[in-house]
Amino acid sequence: MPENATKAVIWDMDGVIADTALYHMQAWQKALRKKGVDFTEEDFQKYFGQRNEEIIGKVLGEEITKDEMDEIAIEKEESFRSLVRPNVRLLPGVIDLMKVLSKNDFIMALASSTPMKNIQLLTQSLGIDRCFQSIISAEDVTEGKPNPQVFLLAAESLAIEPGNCIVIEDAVAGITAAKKAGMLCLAVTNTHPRERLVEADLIVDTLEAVTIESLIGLLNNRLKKENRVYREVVVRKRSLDMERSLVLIKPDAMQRNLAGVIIGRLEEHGLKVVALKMLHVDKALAERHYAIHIGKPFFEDLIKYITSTPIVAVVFEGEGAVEEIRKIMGVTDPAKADAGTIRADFGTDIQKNVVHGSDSIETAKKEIDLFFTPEEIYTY
Ligand code: RTP
Ligand code: MG
Repeated sequence: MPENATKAVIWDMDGVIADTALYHMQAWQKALRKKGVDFTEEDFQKYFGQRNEEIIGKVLGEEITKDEMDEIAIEKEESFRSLVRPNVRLLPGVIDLMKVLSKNDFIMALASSTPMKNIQLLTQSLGIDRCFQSIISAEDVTEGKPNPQVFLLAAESLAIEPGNCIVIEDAVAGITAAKKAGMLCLAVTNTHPRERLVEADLIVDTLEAVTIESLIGLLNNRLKKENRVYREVVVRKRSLDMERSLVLIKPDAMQRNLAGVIIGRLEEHGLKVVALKMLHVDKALAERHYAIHIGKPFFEDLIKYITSTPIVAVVFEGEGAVEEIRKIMGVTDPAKADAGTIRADFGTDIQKNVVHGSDSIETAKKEIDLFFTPEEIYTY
């Protein structure tokens, strides 16, 4: 371990390092069929990431004895190991990311809901058993994810503060556990779609897309955020003219249930909601709002898109709100937006970029007047 190690990455195993889901499901099906239970793919999805005893308890009911439970778990794990041994492969990007992390003085732990025997089998077969300073398995904890115990133990064993740890996860329960532990979380969409992983700080479709800058950026942003909360308390008292900006949660975001997440991202940065409404923008309002783009090749499509389904309009208030919101949103084209911005995380193309934010103080005033009357805006 580097003597001055101050930051760590804690890896989940199944679904992040190796794709073992199919073999887990087949092993459960085999073990539970003997008990007369038809364990479906939906059941498997529902219990994904939980510990064996929790799954068996939920599937077979509370009456089951401890001995029976152990017997089923042992059988499931033995059959999992025999299925996985000849088939195990690393998921794309894992080795390169491990190399770059180690070059940049990150230390690494593995924290999995799986029994130690499976972890050893997988890490040894894949040749990565020496990459981790510490391994926490199902046997080390009394409660599985979403309880944060497994990650807190990993941080403790590395002697790194939870706030300086980045967890890499693919499961919803794992992300919740990481956030409860006070850690940062990078989610990879290997097992679940992006929409289910929105609690994470950064979401990627493959670990090949992760840069060391984006991970260091995650740690630095957290620090900046903490400082900002403190600064704001001081500055808000002195500041006479807070800025306001209009934010629209666009149709694609509404269709994908992202309104809360987007508003939450802005609130997290200390920006305050002072007005909010849901509305179906009509053609006239859309044309006034986007008047600056009249005549451009994308204008007609833009009007069709913004009037396609209801949206949420919000007025945010804060020091430097206009510029701050543009930064948190990212640039217009999600493909070019910085990692960790709203548009990079959720936007799908240059038009379906999930959010609008006023681009200057003057525009903000005009746009707010279009969507809200003065009585609908609150000062508190
Ligand atoms: P917004 O006004 O929505 O906050 O976005 P913005 O300032 O980042 O971008 P702007 O240039 O004002 O464009 C307004 C919206 O029009 C759509 N657009 N499509 N080339 C294209 O197809 C294109 N360019 C822009 C986007 O929905 C953009 O947000
Ligand atoms: Mg604009």
